[in-house]
Amino acid sequence: MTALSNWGRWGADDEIGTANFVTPETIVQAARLVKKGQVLSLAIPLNPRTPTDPSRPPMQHFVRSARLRVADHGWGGDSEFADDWISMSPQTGTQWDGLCHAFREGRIYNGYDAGQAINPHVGARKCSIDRLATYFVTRGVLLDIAKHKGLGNLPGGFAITPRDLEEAAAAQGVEVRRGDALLIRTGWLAFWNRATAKERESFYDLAPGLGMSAAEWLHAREVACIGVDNVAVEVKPAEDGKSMLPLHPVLIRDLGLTLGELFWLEDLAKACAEDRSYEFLFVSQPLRISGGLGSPINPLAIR
Ligand code: UVW
Repeated sequence: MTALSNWGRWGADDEIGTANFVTPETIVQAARLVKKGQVLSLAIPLNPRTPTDPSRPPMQHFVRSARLRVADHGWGGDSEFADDWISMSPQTGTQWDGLCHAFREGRIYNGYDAGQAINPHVGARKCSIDRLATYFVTRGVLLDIAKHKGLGNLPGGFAITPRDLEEAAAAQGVEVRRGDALLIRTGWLAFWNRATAKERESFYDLAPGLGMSAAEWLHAREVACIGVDNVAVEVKPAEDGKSMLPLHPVLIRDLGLTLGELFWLEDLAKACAEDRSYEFLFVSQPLRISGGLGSPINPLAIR
């Protein structure tokens, strides 16, 4: 896997990795894909029940109603305001994993020293999520692997290979190009929605997702980012039966590829199948969290 690397490709000071594949021309062409004025949200609802990795506490949401007396406003009543605040890991629900989120051998993307780049007080000094504030606006492509296999959802532990990606693209009549946001549907989130309590116990440990061999394919296609409807983009358990998230460091650290997790792709998959068109304008910016390692997002597919 060491052969797969984008370190230095966009300069020694680069902090955005494969987002560099999105050019002004890519954006202009992607905007031309809007034909119907249809906007689909690819996010799942964010609330205390939203799935998050068990290493993170669930989101907490507090609401406060504040009464404000306005003596002479002339309408004969008090004005009232409500506001709220939340406590959560930014990597809850539909999210971008920043390029500082996964590392190995003390190095993050582009070779930055992890010890210096990630500070417990100020967050990431390199490759923080806010560096991607104007990304990603680009062409989106959906590959519906579950549909291609004739299944409502791929089974837990199913490792998606380059062949699966190629075959789905050919069947759908779509080509994956440089600078694309590649969305991959496994059907796993929809399965989770209808799962029994027993089945939900294994939601985080068992999932279909990308196998290791997909890394080389993604590198060759030069996609800007990927979004998958599972917890961790990659298959769980790992193909070797023992590693923990082995694809994360290859994609995030070596390629500088921003990963999107827990994408809601059901509505988009239906719309694309009806129109037999699997390309659209994709828009999904992270919050500008200074030094953030990831961000919740509400990705949009605009058709
Ligand atoms: C972990 O970091 C454990 O998971 P993920 O990147 O999938 O959110």
